[in-house]
Amino acid sequence: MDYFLGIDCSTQSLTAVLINLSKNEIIIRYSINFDKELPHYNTQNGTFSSNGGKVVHSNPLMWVEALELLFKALVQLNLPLNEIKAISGSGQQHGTVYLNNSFETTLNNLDSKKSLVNQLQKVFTRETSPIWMDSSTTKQCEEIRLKLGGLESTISITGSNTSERFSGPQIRKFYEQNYDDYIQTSTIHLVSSFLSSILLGKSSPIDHGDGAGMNLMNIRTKQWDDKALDATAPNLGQKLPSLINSYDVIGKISPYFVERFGFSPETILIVWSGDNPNSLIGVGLTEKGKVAISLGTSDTYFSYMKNLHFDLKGEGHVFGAPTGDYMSLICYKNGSLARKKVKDNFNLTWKDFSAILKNTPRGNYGKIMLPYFFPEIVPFVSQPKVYRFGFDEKDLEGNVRAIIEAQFLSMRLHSKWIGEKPEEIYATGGASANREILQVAADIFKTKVRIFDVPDSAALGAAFRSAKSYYDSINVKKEWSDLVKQFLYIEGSEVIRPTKACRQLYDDMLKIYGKYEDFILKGAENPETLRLEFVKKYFD
Ligand code: ADP
Ligand code: XUL
Repeated sequence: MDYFLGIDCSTQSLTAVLINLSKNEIIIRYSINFDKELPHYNTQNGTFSSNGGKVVHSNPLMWVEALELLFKALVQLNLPLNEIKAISGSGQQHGTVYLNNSFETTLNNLDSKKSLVNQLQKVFTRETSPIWMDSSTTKQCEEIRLKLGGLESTISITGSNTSERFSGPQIRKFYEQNYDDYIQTSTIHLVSSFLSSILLGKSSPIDHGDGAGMNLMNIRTKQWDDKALDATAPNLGQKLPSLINSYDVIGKISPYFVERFGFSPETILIVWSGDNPNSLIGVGLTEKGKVAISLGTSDTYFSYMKNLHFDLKGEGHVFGAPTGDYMSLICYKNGSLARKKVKDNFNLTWKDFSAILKNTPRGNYGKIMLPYFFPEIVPFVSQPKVYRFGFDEKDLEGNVRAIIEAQFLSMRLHSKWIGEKPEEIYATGGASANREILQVAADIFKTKVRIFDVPDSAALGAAFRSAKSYYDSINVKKEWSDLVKQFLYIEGSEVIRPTKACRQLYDDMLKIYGKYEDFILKGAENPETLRLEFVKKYFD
């Protein structure tokens, strides 16, 4: 049987998806929730935050312990781990792990009778890892951007403006504020390459997909960029792993996992990538014309990109795609956790939340929210604050519909640079289980939204990637599109259709929403009169 395993280390959980490609079936999806199952790390939604929410870290040892728990559970479930042909993985993007010079030797000499977490206690030069939700590096972003020649030049070199959550600015902050620890650091990994190193038993390369989210990789040559390295921190090139294609095989699984959990010593490992590049494959985006929205802890909107083009405003990003091409992406911090804040403020269940969405009118009587519960990436907002126009924080129904409409209006507004008028949107991530949320997306984008049976598209994508590289390694030719389509059965998946009657309403609301952003964030004119006209037109 052709079994393949994909693992995803996301913000809130570690998930495995085991597939059998001989029968196109999922054998198991299994998740470890960090807060619930590893409470001794004291995380909230998998993170610790300080400094008014600006500094957000997680614990790399927690990810290691979760990996052990996951494998233990798979053994207890009697899954055929010894028959798995290949494994790959996915990590929340941008987060960095700082390691000393004992990391390699420790991995090389792991004792399979002892736990991983005990043996890896002393390999870190920094106990915690800054993750993608951190927005404490505004100063470092400015410094690096200046050294790279300004906004356009930074985007043209790295594919993105310097972004507070990206690894380069985070590394620079560590170098500036913890100089001695920076000097003691021999290797800096991403979440993806850190966990892939553990499976491999030595330091793993970083793939072009996740490497592009660092402000350190040259997006054209796909090599570390000397100018960007110099702009970030001294001798950084010596501390970074090498960069490789997202489909490259990195070796065989380390004997530790063979002895402790019963994997076959012949299991091959494919380099891990970021969660968004993995999700691109996990929902089957291997060609132009479709886009995906991932409604996880972060909300992301992404698309496959054949020919390189950039968002010169600096809000969007270009990453490497698992196929070797590119992908475009915009990312929101005010995703699931912001929706959850509204839900919890009114003591609702998700069922109540959905019922309200179903029973409130499209256009929400002209109630408009700018939902910056947390600092935001798109548009850039450093001080969290929620703005409400035409209602207040006590209005239950108003708040529920307003946050969802705001999220998709913002996505429609800020994804224009991608230039892809979506024929269809593929939805994934935890909140894609919520049909009423997806109905709002379909209405605002005026596009069909397709839902998949497996919301864990990052782990599934990693399993697909491991299968593709395995078949390549034994010279069995399988096209990406065939491999993915035969498994996902896209035509048979559920579709949510846009409501025709609200097309003009959301076109009008989009313009007003954009003007409210300009009013609050750029000091432009207050569009209240336009909002009142909208109310009159649709709700009088
Ligand atoms: P990540 O991979 O970033 O850790 P997931 O894709 O697993 O996140 O999504 C987790 C989020 O999904 C949770 O924060 C939760 O609030 C949200 N979620 C789960 N079920 C629902 C639902 N029915 N409606 C809306 N959101 C939901
Ligand atoms: C993408 C981003 C997030 C993380 C966590 O740029 O920051 O989507 O990958 O999921």
